[in-house]
Amino acid sequence: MQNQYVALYDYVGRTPEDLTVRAGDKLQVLNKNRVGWWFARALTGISADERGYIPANHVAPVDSIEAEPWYFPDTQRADAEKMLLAEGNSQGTFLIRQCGSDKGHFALSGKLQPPLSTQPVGHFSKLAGSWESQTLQTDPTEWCVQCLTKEFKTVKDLVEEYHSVVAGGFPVLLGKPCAKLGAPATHGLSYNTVDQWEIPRNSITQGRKLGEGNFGEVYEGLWNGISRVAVKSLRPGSMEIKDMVREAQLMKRLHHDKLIQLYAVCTMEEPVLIVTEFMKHGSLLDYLKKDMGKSLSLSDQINMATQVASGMAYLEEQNYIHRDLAARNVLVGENNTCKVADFGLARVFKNENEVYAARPGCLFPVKWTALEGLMYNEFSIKSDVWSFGILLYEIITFGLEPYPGIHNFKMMELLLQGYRMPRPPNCPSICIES
Ligand code: ACK
Repeated sequence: MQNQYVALYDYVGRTPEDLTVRAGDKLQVLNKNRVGWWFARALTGISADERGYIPANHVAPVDSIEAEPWYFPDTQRADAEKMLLAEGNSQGTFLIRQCGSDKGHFALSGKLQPPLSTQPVGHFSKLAGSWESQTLQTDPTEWCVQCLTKEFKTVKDLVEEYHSVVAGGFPVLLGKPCAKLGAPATHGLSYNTVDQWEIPRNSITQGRKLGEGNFGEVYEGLWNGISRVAVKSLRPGSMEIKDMVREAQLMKRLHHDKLIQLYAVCTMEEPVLIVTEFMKHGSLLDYLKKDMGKSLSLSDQINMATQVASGMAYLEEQNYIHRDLAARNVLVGENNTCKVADFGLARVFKNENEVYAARPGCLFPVKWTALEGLMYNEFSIKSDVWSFGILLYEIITFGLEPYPGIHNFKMMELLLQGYRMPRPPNCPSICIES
């Protein structure tokens, strides 16, 4: 049978046209015409023989490496460590991840315990091979790779035929695959909001208020009584609705794991609602301030900065400028996941003084803005890079205000004279591998 797929995560149908599946269920994909949502027939599981839509990023072809429970393609070293160190994982629990940005290189990360190792997680890297040839080579300079001299046709062979029976290279036999964290965000709320994203206001149930943002109040909400979302209620008059809709059209086509997804809008009456992905821990700024290093380590901080950088790199690829990158506009979810929010909205925002307020009552975010933005109102990907530098300062200082003790006006004068922010005291000058 052609087009057989396996569900990687549980999915509870959100509309009557959706399929409900459990991780491991087999499906036959019948139609891939809709972006992000495929029409399929369940072959096994509670929906066996039923037909409906499933999120395309929740399934993988049967027998592909993506379908393996131990394969964690977009996982960085620090994230791998966090997941492996989660409660309940015993020695030998492992995962295979892509190594850095190079799609042809893999690394094996596994849980270890004393006396076998003083490090709680071992990384066995440079398992090189492309998707086509998948010939593994090993790099003898890497930690504990010396013992591995055999070559394997596929990563699966290495894992299942070799490491499950021989502790070669890795000091113990591989045990169970590491548990996967939550499913990735779906492409829009459902198969039909991808094209039709003006949704009825009454499909949203407004929950508790999360806070006050640049453009109005933000609430937790439920769409169709099932999907948890964040709802931004725009302050009436804060922007021209037609400008907002135009900008939202652009934002809607942006899909990246490290960008908050815009799901839908309600623009037929005021207040205009913007419905987005919900993030459990709220803004990065508050998250950093609350933690102050109690549970976040330097490697967590670097990892968070890396996530923002990857979202911003995608924005650049899409020729899109954020204009207001700052810790207050990055949101945090489970396991220190960071996503960039509010991209593009600064452009359409207006208030009486024609200046953009970073927080209610506070004017232009001077300390995050590049000189050319301050002086000539010029914004580009380069000014976003400047703001990213300020964001790094916020991350490393656990949310301190940039340029401490310096007033906005004085700051501009100093910058024009060539002054740049010094390295904060707790920021190491050496480069640390992440
Ligand atoms: O730090 P917070 O709780 O996180 O307070 C701010 C407030 O709303 C105004 O921006 C929170 N917030 C904004 N967007 C979201 C979202 N998508 N998920 C969860 N919280 C959000 C933010």
